[in-house]
Amino acid sequence: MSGQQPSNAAIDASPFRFAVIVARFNAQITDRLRDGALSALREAGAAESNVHVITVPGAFEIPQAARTAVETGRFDAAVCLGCLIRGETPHFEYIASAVAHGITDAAGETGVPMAFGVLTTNTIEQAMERAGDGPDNKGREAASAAVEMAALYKALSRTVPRTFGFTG
Ligand code: DLZ
Repeated sequence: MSGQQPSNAAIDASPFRFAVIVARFNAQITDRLRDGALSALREAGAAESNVHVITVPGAFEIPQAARTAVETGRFDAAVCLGCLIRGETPHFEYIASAVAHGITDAAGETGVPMAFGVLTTNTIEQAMERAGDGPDNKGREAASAAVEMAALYKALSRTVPRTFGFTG
């Protein structure tokens, strides 16, 4: 079933540069998330030369790489892709929490939007369901969110702030 994602089909990704951070752990899933993300970016008009795929060992390393990548000033948004499977990960809760907080903190502190495409599932089958070829691929969804946020940040940066209060 298609998710509740509102369409952002009209947003043009061609002005933006994207870092796609992909964890190699559970690569049979994360390769599919990456492919979904790259398809979404291409369909939104992102130039291939503006999309950089950066691989990291596991989900735990995603926030570190995303932060370091955007701190170069070379990216307008990051797409963070990984897969944590509870049954195979003794410290699942710890890693999942660290990744979510790490990405949130990195986005807030760098001022560059980072989309969350890190699966946290109970089984590999559930992960597969979220990494299929269709529109529900979570890598695709994360990439669409990154496009939208890059456009939003650009629009916000152009907005003339309202002045409140009186000036002398
Ligand atoms: C160690 C580990 C485990 C047990 N499970 C996963 C997982 O399900 N998904 C994932 O992306 N990474 C896992 N890792 C690796 C950690 O994310 C990290 O790469 C290592 O602990 C090294 O810092």
